[in-house]
Amino acid sequence: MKLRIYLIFALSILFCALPFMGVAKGNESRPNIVFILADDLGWADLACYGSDLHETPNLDRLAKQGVRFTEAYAASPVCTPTRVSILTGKHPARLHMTIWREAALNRGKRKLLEPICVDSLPTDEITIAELLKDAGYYNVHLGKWHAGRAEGYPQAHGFHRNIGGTLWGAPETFWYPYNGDSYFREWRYIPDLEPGSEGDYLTDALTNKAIEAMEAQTAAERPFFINLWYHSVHTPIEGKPGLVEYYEKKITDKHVQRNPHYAAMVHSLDENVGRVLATIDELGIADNTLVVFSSDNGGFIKDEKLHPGLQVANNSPLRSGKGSSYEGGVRVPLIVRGPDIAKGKESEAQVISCDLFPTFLDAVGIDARPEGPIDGLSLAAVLKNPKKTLDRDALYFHYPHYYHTTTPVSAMRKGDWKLLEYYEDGRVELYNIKKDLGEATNLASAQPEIAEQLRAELHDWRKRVGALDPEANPDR
Ligand SMILES: [Ca+2]
Repeated sequence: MKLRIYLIFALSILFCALPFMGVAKGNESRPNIVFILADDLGWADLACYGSDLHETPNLDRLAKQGVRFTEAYAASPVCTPTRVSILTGKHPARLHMTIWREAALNRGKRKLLEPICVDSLPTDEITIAELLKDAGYYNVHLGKWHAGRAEGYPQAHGFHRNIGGTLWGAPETFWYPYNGDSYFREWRYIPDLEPGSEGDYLTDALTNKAIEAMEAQTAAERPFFINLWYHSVHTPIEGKPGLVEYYEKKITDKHVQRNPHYAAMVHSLDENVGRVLATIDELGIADNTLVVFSSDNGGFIKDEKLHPGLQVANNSPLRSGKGSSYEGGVRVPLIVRGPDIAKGKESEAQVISCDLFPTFLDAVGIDARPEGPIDGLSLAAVLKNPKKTLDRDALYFHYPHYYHTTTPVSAMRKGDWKLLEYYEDGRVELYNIKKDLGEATNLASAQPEIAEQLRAELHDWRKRVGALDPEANPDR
């Protein structure tokens, strides 16, 4: 009798404990994810990507410890669409989110009326954070969100904590208390960064919070996902005075990049990435942490009317910048370091921000995927062997909107070729990117068959994903 009671007691303890043992065992082996996204950082803005001015030793070192992608693309030349492509693995054209949030419901008054877009990521979209949460991760979003109104904030999309994320695309200022209405002409703020004091710099303040979160979750022995989306190097272009002075002295007539304020912002961004990496080392979790660094679109080149004076980014050797579907608007840095990932290698694979969704899941061993199509491909095989290519036909871009660098356009990259089709006049441009990185020689007339073939494929893709088109403006 006694033995039977003992047995029942022992078995019930075992059955009660089993699920927890399962979770604990699964979690111990799951790597942490630290994803750092810069805002508007151009492809040529880091020293390891060829910057002739900016000093970025920490990101350069990260590249030496992992894989540096030379042909990585943002899914969009502007903020919100690329951000939702990362969160969902879906192309912004499929989500009908092809413009930044504030402009999504505005058709404009130009030659073409822009399509009305979705201005907040719907809660029924499955995000990377939700799948990680289901697998036992603690998810913290920090910094710029810009993926939706209040009902589409990080908390509604699988994040346990949101530090600083709002509907806005930029801070009023990078200096504490980060609020006011002088730059954007509306009163903006960044929550959750108190207590702070005069002189605090936003990029530093966000890092402080990221470090606290990593320390707390490491102490709790829980795998974590830190989604650190810095506001830097978006406008307002405000660097630390000491660094601005340093770059003012450094810039000579020979420099291609020549904005000391912007250079100071890039410098501070790199320093803060260094602080994050140092914390990962101090916590002893470097061998079990995936670190990914990228940007949401190309470098911002100024609109002379809006921003007279100094250049902001210079994306040379790429053409144009933020907003444009030329390489300067969509090609971005991408560096990945982590367990089972090659060290100090470069990959020429053509990859896009949608790929991060399945890549994160593969890297931590989560098989779950949302129902329905996603547009990203896992980079797992390329990260192990950077000489590998992806089984992918082409990359596509769709920006049926205006910006000071573009009119409505769709584009695609297939092999060495890049095709752009402008909606206003149906103009097609064709470039051989391998031979002509700066997209200087339009080969559409010289290679009409290739241009026509790619144009047909671009149209097929737009139909397949249900992309929205602009329409003729009857008043113009
Ligand atoms: Ca951006």
